[in-house]
Amino acid sequence: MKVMASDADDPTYGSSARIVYSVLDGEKFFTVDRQTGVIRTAVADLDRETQDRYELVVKATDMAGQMGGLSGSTTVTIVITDVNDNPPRFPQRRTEAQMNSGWKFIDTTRGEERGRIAVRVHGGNCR
Ligand SMILES: [Ca+2]
Ligand SMILES: [Ca+2]
Repeated sequence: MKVMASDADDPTYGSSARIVYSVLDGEKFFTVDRQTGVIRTAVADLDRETQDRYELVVKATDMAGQMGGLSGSTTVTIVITDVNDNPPRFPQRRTEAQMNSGWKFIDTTRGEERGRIAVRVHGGNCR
């Protein structure tokens, strides 16, 4: 991603139209190349599940950034796209179900359907 500012002054007259870029707000997460305006991340990985949107304020200063230069700024909104970095998780590691011992089990070995279930039965016998 790149920002680009323009300067209406005469580019052949001194440094009146020589622009350099800097980050005014958001430098913790992003940097901007002083000469080209290319924005890069300043941290190794941005996690969309932690924060999916950042606002970055970039300043452009003429006179090549020297004292007395004039400046303007823009706000850049950066939206982090998702990657598949989280496996599915159950709310708890272990789940137990209780069944009354009087329940009947359906024979699923007939026909097309063949099934097998394992249940833990409390307070009764399982036949
Ligand atoms: Ca200028
Ligand atoms: Ca993700």
